[in-house]
Amino acid sequence: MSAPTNLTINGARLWESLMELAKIGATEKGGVCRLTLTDLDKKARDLFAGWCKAAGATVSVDRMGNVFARREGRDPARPPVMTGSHIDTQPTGGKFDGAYGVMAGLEVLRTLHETGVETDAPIEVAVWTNEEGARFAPAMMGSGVFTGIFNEDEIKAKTDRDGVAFGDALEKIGYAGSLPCGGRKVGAFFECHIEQGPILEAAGKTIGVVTGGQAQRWYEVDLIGAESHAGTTPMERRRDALLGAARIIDMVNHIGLTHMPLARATCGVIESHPQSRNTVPGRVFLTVEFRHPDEAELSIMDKTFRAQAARIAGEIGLALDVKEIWHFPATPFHADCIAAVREAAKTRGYPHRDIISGAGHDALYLARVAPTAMIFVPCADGISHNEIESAKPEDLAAGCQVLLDAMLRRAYEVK
Ligand code: HGY
Ligand code: MN
Ligand code: MN
Repeated sequence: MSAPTNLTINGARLWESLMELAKIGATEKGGVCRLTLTDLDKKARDLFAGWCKAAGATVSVDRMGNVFARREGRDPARPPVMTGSHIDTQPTGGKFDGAYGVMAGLEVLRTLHETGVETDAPIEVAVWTNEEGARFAPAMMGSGVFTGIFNEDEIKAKTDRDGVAFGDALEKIGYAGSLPCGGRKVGAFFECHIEQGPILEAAGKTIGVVTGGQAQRWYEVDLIGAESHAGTTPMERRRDALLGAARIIDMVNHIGLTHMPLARATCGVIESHPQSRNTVPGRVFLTVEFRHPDEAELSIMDKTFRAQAARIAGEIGLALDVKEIWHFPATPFHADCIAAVREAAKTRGYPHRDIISGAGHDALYLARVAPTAMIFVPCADGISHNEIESAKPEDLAAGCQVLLDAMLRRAYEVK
């Protein structure tokens, strides 16, 4: 039996669900702040689960709090064709990062439910816990444990900057499920996401056929100097940790500029101690991350960063600790799934082009265990991780239509 090709998703319903979900954690500037494992995250999960049940799916939760909405197929023995994304956001997040992929999956369930189409393989929609890594680092914890990259106990022991452990926060919102996390076959995985960059919009393309994701390295840096009196300590006798951090931040940016146009270099978090205007800072915590599609370039950036940070700390008389907390390798997607996305875009007549993902996504971990690809749609001015993040309803609908077509195609191929 071959996949039906005439099913049409309901773009207005997709938009309405996105706007409804965006109310949970809505900010004054029109964005969303819904940090992972908070009550707002719980509310969003509950809303998603209720909608999926209303669309005829069964809902289960695994030990990492990953939520799976499942629609049975003709052959329950076949591994599911899965889609999904995340509903946790950045502190200054937008309405679409992550939420779009989850709502697009829900729209696929709703479309199949109302048309009564029965697929050969089961269909599943996943909400992966803590994709962003904003509250608990590293990122992509739920999909990382599901695919065997991270150890569950180690991840559950990770704490946020207030000392709250991931496992305790998961228990507190009632999403510490009983299902083992991972260890089961996935026939294929597709993820819809806004591009979060300017390429598709600039090229006038509706669909990005994502061929893979770039490499990343995340670090936590501690600089230890000595607190001292701002009025009495001569300049040459200071061991000013914040001065060291300032020079490191500028050096990190310089490394990014030196490896342009593809490199990315960011210092996102800085905590200075004791935060008193008339005490020379004695201790600073800093986060650093580098990204590049080419692992060899990223390795050069890593080496330069470590050598330069040691030089800066030495010049000021600071103790330096650089911990690399995450190395995410450059990851290609699966040719068959990329082809399914490209074919669907072509058949529907959507302008499309191949693209590499600059951002990390759960799909890049699922690619370790299942044939996987992603579908990007443009976002305004390529802006994301910002409350003004926006996307056009017609582009979001087009991406969702491609998702349905690509999943259906694979749901009849996967054995
Ligand atoms: O950081 C990332 O690339 C993703 O948006 N969490
Ligand atoms: Mn995302
Ligand atoms: Mn994000």
